[in-house]
Amino acid sequence: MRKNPLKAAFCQQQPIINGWLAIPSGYSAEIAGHQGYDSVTVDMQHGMIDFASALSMLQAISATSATPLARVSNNDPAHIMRMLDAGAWGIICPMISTAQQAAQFVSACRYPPLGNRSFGPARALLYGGKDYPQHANEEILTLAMIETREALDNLDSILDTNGLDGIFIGPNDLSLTLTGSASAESQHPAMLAAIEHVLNRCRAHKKLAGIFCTSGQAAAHRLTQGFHFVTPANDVMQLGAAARTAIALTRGETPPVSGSSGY
Ligand code: 3PY
Ligand code: MG
Repeated sequence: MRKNPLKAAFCQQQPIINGWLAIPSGYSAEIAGHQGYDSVTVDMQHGMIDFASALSMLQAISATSATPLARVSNNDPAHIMRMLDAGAWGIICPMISTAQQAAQFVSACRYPPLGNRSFGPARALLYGGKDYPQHANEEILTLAMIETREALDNLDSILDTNGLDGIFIGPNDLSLTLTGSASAESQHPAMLAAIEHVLNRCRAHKKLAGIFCTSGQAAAHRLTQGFHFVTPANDVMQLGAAARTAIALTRGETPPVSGSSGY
């Protein structure tokens, strides 16, 4: 089976730079995949993406060196299974707040006896090879999103989940719940403390720590903090920022600085 290079990168403590796609287009997915990202995530939670678009986006990413991932819309085993069958090499699952939810998520990503994923690997066989069924349980990356107060309270038991590779902080939702306002780069003391706490617990459990960011500078800062997996904004934010910069430069003005809220 095609190996998951993200797992090796994490073992070797190499940073993983992950693209994030909200625009439902195989063409823009292909463009993103060719830019040098280690992985590219198809966002089915907040992206404008249905299953048919996600399939062509995963196909497009598969034609590049980036590893294709999906952020599913919720912790629904049937939805997770379909994204894996479509060739996602890892799943990012939003709103995991308890150990029981984390166990349900991981189980949906693993064939028996480790989990309850139903058999029918479809496109994953084409991308991964004939022995995909024998090795998928080891290669598929599972990241649980930590983005609620309850998740912080249950962090150690979530990180204890067998087969969970790591966590991915959703800083917009997390800051919304902790501070009353959604801001991916929030400097509120409660957010700074929460992020430090998640990093420390991931280190203690030897699990991958990931986070959504709104720019390359912010992502570089997160790597220096100790995160392994960072997303330097999504395609919509990058497209908007590139257009604003081009317009300002054309007018002879100073380009605006990108905002700090996601989406
Ligand atoms: C959040 O910031 O809440 C996210 O879900 C980012 O993807
Ligand atoms: Mg979120």
